[in-house]
Amino acid sequence: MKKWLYMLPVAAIALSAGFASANEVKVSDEEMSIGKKAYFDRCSGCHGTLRKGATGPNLEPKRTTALGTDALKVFLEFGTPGGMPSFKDMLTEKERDIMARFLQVPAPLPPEMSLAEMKESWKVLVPVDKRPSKPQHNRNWKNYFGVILRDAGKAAVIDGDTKELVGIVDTGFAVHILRSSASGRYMYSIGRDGKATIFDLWTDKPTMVAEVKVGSDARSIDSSKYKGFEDKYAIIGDYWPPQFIILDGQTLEPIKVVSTRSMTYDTNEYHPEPRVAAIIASHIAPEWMLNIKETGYIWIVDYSDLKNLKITQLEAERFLHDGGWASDKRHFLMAANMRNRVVVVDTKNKNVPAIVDVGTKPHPGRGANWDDSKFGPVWATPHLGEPALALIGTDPVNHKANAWKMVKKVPVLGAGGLFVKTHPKSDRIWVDSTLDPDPEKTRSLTILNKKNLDEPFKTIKVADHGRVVHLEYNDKGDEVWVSVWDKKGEIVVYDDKTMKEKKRITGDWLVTPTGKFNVTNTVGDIY
Ligand code: DHE
Repeated sequence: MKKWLYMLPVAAIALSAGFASANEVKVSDEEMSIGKKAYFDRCSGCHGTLRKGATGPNLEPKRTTALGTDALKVFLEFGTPGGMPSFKDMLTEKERDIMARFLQVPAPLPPEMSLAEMKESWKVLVPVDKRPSKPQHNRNWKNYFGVILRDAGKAAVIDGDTKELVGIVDTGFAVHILRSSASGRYMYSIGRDGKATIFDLWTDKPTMVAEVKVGSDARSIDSSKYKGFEDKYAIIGDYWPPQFIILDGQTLEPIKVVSTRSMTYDTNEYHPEPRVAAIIASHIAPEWMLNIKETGYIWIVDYSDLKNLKITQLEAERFLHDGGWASDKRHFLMAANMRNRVVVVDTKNKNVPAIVDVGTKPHPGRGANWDDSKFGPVWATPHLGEPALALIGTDPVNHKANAWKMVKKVPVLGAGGLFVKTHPKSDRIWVDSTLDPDPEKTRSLTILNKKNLDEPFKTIKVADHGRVVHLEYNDKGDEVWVSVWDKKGEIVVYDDKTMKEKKRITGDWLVTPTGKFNVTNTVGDIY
């Protein structure tokens, strides 16, 4: 196992006997490892491994020593007006004190990871020729839901028809998302620790067939969805090391690693940590689209010839986060949430026709698409920073005047919105408000009428505990599934039309459910 390296040689020397920064902030070796773990678990997602800032501000010693231990402790205890939550319930007083000092010494630098090192962790648990050639059960696996059990380090597979638990797989630490292979037969997981797994839905119970660790921090994974490449490749975007990895789609053998370290799109300055945020797979070309968060580029990676890899780099906006396809599957929209903007990309012309101002901190997940009677096809995003859903027109052919403009902003129950969902067969739009400071709103959903967006929104209180997060439809588009994100978690299934509760799935195994991914909708990018 490699040791963490320290950015400054002098810091490395100092660390062997505890560490003191220029203004004599002392951090012992033991405190350094507590700080390192807590920072990785709680802070690096927003502030970056090197603390250069992204969704959260820069936390390098130059700035943190000017703030000082007491001010940093106050931020950790109470949060900030800029949107940082209070860490009072997540870190003890002692841990907050350690963190306040840890943040004033230079950031430890985690190790790089080469292809050879990735291969050391690579395990094929069921070789491809030992896997069934057809489903071994009579269940409607295309209506399965993969459910992340975040803090249990597992994923559950639930039968969407019967609502029964089909099986649980050990995915590893804090899985962030699941995605389907193009055939839908496999599901991939990616954990915050850079471990990826693939499980087979054709066996009686879902079976883990391969795993690999390709970094120490990651959030995104997808498959090759273009005709002729179905289930052939997978791609993983790392937060650390800043790179993406192309893998065999059935065995997860890592094939190629590409660094994202490069210059920022606007100031043309070198950035040592451009993290890969959302990845989406094209249905109309052998291409993946990657958000390169810190440099503000969107990379279009052509996977048809891995030896002569072609990457188109589009200037977009900084701190790109998440987003998804417009309904034409030719254009897609990505949020640069700290700049309050959404970047539109045309994958055919390979350019950026527009960057749209939408309000405070858009957070679309993958967004939601529908055909609006007034504006034509639209894509929508909730916001972290305001209680509103922004609609952008997405049809440059038949509704040119509305294309790539924010055509409407609809009020919703709460701010702190993370995800929105609809389905082509539904008349409703469901929105969460997971990170709203008001616990009532955190536990409730907003439901809008697609046919009349001016009609006051309806709300449902889903639970009396935890946070309510992430929505997903079933294959027919007549049910909405939502997670109650708590130690004793729940999945609540609503009838989309009547908005009545159909089923509350509970059980000891339902530990901290977050994202849910229906096979049919995930394969087809239906949202
Ligand atoms: Fe996520 C998607 C990153 C916090 C649950 N999250 C994503 C994506 C990225 C990302 C880049 C897009 C993946 C894609 O489409 O390829 N998320 C981050 C962070 O950096 C951040 C802000 C902080 C962190 O340290 O992780 C963060 N995310 C969260 C949460 O706190 C959530 C609610 C619970 C958790 O697991 O930590 C959470 N993120 C999700 C989910 C998705 C997601 C469920 C997939 C949504 C979808 O429908 O595609």
